[in-house]
Amino acid sequence: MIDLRSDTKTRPSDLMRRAMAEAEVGDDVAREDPTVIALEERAAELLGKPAALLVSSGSQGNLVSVLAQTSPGQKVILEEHAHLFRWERAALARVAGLMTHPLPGRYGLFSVEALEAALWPADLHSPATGLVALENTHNAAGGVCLSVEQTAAVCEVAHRHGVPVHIDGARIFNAAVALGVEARELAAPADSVTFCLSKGLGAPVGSLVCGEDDFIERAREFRKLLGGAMRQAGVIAAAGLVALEHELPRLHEDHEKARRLAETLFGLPGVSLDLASVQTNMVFFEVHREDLTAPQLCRHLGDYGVLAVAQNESRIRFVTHRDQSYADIEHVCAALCQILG
Ligand code: TLP
Repeated sequence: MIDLRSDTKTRPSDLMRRAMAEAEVGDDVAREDPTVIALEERAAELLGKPAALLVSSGSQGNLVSVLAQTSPGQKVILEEHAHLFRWERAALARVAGLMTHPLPGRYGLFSVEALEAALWPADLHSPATGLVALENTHNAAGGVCLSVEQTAAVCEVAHRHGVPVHIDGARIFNAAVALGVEARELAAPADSVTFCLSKGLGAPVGSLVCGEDDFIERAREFRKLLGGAMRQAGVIAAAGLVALEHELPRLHEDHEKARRLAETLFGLPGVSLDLASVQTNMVFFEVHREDLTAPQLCRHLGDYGVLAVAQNESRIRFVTHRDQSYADIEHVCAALCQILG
């Protein structure tokens, strides 16, 4: 099957499996695992921060980052379709005791004016703002990128109010590749950033939290609190090191494949798609036809050996990744033309 449901579906490469089998390991809770230490050092270097911490998932990375920078009773300002707001089981409220203040966004980003207005001063009645959170690339907005300038503008406002900024950079390397900048440039204005090894980078498990040394030490305590401190985690880290060395340089291929899908879909009757939002490895589109709903289209694609899911009656997300070849993408395009053409 050609799986377009998510880049989280990628399976570890043979190189990763070999590295995992041969990894030198130790007890990472006691910081004795050399492979974890090597991965954390490499992650910190790539993101331009002094330190990094391996966590089990993007959600855990976001949560420890938030916990380490806020106090219960504060609020977090974020975009209204942010993963942290919509798809992380209300962890900010349930685990961190925080209120969320979602702002409407355009291409995944709220305006600096809206941010200024939301940064009310704390007083007897109003909660203080503990954190501003960004997402790069922004998943629900179509995998769109936030530029260095956009990130810097948000950070300037937040910092002027004494508020730190976290980037959910689950796919920040996709943004860096698409924008032609280094990931560390995108992370530079922010206080913390997480990125995932288990999405387009193709590793089986793991995310990294990056930031200043004292922040990482607090994040480490919260990782322990959440039950996320692991022992011989070098087995996981070994795949992550392979991902950063061998998968990062090929992420642009995933973007080419998404572009190809988007351009095919764009010309098909009853399909609406914003080509400007197709910047990385995602294609969101709507099906508005009398004869076909989005779930029905996904079922038809299944007959062609293509796995896709509808988000509602009209909307579908395709995600490209390393486990699809260029030939697979041509097969999907041909299937789309036959079903929709
Ligand atoms: N996204 C997944 C699903 O949860 C929707 C996907 O298939 O895209 N931040 C962003 C921007 C994400 O897209 C995701 C996962 C996460 C955080 C959470 O990462 P994990 O799944 O590792 O907890």
